[in-house]
Amino acid sequence: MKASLAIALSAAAAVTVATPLSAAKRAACPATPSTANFSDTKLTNPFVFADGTSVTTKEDWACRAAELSALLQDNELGVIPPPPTSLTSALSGNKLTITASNGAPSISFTVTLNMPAGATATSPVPAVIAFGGLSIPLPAGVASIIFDNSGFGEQNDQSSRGVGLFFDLFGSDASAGAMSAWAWGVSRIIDALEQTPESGVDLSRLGVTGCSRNGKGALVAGAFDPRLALVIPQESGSGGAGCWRISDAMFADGVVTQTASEIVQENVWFGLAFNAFANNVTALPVDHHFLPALVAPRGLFVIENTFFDWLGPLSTFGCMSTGQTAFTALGVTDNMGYKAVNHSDHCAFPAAIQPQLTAFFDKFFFGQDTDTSVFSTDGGFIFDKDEWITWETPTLSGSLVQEI
Ligand code: MCU
Repeated sequence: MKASLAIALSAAAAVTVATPLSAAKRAACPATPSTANFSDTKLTNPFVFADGTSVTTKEDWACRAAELSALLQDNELGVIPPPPTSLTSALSGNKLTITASNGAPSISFTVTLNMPAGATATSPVPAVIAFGGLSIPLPAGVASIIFDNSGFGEQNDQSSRGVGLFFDLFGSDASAGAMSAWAWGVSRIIDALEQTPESGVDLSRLGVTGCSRNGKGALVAGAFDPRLALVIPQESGSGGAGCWRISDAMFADGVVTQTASEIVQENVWFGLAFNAFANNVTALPVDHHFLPALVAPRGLFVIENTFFDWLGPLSTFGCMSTGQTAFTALGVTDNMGYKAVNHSDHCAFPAAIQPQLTAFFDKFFFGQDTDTSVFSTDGGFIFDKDEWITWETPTLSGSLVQEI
C-alpha cells in the first residue's frame, strides 16, 4: 500500500461514521467506555448506554443509535469509512457509473437502472437497490437498481478478504468486512443519484433488498444509511436477521444452524475484529437485534424461511422481535414486520408473503395507510422472551433528530 493511502486510512479508522448524527451532536452524547470486559448471556438492552445511562428520550435514542453503530462497526463489521472527497457520476442509457476517490487512487463502478416508462426528473419514481439482482417482485412504477456487491467486496471464501473495488480504494488491510464495503457502496450509489436527478429516481422513496448472503448485506446497508426509506432483507438467516446468542443456543440444542463460529471460517462478511468473539459471543457488546434498531423508525420488512435450520428460523424470529422494541419505543411498531414461511426453494418468493410485501411498498413508497402489522412464523416456535430479554421497552419522549 502507498504511504499516502495509509495516512488516509488511519484517519478514516479513527472516526466511526454513517450514523444519523452529526459529529457535533455525537460529541454531546455519553462517551462509550471500553467494552473489553463486556459479558452478557442475554440480548443486551438497546435502551441503556454502554456507560449505564438510561435512554428515556428520542434525542437520547439518536445518541444510543450512534453508539450502537460504532459498536457494531468496531466489533463485528469493520469500519464503514466517511464519504469520499470526490464523487462523480455519469448516466448513459440505463447505466450509472460512479467514480470515487480520496485523492489517488480512484475506483469506478456501474449500476444498472431498470426504470419504468415515464420516470423523469420532474416525475420521479421510487427505486429499490438490489444486491446482485432482484429476488422479490416489485410493484408497477418502481425502479430497480442492480448493484454488483460481490465485485465491490468479494465473498467467495477466505481468499476474498480485502478483495474487491472497495479495497482497491481503502487498501486490502482496511478493517471492513465485505458487508461494510457494500454498505459504503450503497451510500455512494445514493450520493450519485443525488447528483443525477435526470435518472428519474425519487430519493425520498428508496429501498434496499437482497437474499441470503446478500440479504445480510441489505440489512446492514439499510441500518447504516438513513436515506433508505424501506429495507427488505430476504432469507438472510444467521449473520443477518439472526442473533448470535440465539443461534448458539439453537446449536447447543442440537439444531444444525449457522453460528458465529462457523461464519467466520466460511466467508469474509465480517471484519477480522469479529474473530475474537466467534467462540465467545457472550463477550460481544452487540447482537443483531441492534440492526433493526438502527433502521427504526424507517420501514423494515424481514422475510425469512423456516424450511432451513441453517437459516436459524428461531433465531431470526426471536432476534427480530427483540429488535422491534426500538420501533415500539419510537411509537411506530408497525413500521417493522417479519414473516417466515416454509418453502424448499431458497430465495424464491412465496406467494403467501405477497400481501404484506405489497402493504409495505404501498405505505413507504406510495403514502398509503396500509396494515403492515405482521410478525409471524409458520415454524411453530415459541420465543422465550423471559429467557432472552431482561429489560422493559420504554416509551421515548421528545422528537427524533435524524441527521447525516
Ligand atoms: C443465508 O446466507 C448464506 C449462508 O450464510 C451461508 O452459510 C451459505 O453458504 O450460503 C447462504 C447463501 O448466501 O446462499 C445463497
